[in-house]
Amino acid sequence: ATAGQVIKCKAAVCWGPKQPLTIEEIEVAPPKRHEVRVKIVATGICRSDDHVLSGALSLKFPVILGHEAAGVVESVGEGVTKFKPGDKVIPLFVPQCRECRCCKNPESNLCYKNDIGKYEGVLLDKTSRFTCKGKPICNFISTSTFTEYTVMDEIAVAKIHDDAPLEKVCLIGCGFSTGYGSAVNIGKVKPGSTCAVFGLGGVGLSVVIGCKVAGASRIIGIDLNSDKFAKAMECGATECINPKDHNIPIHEVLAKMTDDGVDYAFEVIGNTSVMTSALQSSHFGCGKTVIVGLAPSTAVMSFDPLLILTGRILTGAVFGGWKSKDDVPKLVCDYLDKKFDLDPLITHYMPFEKINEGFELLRNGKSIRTILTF
Ligand code: COD
Ligand code: ZN
Repeated sequence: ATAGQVIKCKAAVCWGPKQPLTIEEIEVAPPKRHEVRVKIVATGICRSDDHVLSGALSLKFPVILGHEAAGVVESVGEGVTKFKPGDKVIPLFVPQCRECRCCKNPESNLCYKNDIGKYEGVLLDKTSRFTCKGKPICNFISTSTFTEYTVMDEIAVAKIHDDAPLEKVCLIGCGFSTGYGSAVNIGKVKPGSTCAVFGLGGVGLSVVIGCKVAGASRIIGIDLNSDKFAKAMECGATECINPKDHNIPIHEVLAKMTDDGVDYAFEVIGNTSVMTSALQSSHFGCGKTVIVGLAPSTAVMSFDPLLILTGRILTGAVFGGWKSKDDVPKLVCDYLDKKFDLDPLITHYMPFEKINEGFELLRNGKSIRTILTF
């Protein structure tokens, strides 16, 4: 009934940094060629959304944030054959066009058609489908999910299994997959290995889950906040340490615990000096360090190149290295097959209107993931 029409609905509009989001009535135009209009059912609040609100990440305003979600197709634009109204879907903040150099490389997942870092705030046709009070509203990293309805390019949407519980699998749209993939795809953690995970937020816990699924025998969680340890143990950490409890550098503590260093170290904070600590914690000749955290744009990592010369590997990836359109549906099936659990990551559910409270919980360190439902 709404196909082809402008939909009026509620959205949380971000008018600029350092101010609360406001719930507004917006207009969502119908999808154009190769676009899909989706009714969002559940959306998580991710640290990257908060980076925009804090001003750490600058882009064009006004904007509708949100990128970790699940929903149902409402209508499709011309030329769309792989989606139909009613399909369950997950938005993809890293699209997969299948035509660019990265998409054609089996080792890479960073499609050229992503808006991360460019932050143009538009769909591929260079416009957005949102207006509010007569003004155009920007799109956020190919997705924009803090709204009842959004329009996305079809390369930025994955169709998922009909049985998927949307209020849980929304986490596969960002936080879970980023951490889990960093362990299983980028680290390629081997059975029996020793892992260190620096930072035990939602993404760090997802790294822990990935290390466990990959069969690591020791998973050492590291955080400045010891309140994070119980949850980490629940996710599969075998021991946890707080750098504040030691008067020697953390890599020396880890060296003592692990016969000279870990097989895999993950930095899941976005702190360049912790990145160096992670590298120093890995074993010479074979240790691998994976950077998951996003450091401030001016930050520089420095380390003794001898660490690399002596065989340590330093790497990283966005979205856990998953080729989004191919792999998100498979991750949803793995979840339905109980290969991993998402419940430990979900600390709060809230109605969409309470979005600002959800952000407060994240800033106070009181939540892992808050999921907003419509
Ligand atoms: N040493 C040890 N622990 C620390 C330190 C430190 N110096 N500083 C902070 N911590 C701990 C905190 O106590 C906290 O428990 C944890 O580190 C960080 O957790 P959160 O809750 O802030 O963050 P997450 O897990 O939700 O996300 C962290 C990332 C760094 C992965 C995320 O913010 C990020 O940068 N993502 C970018 C990568 C990406 O793919 N972005 C695209 C879309 S999201
Ligand atoms: Zn995110």
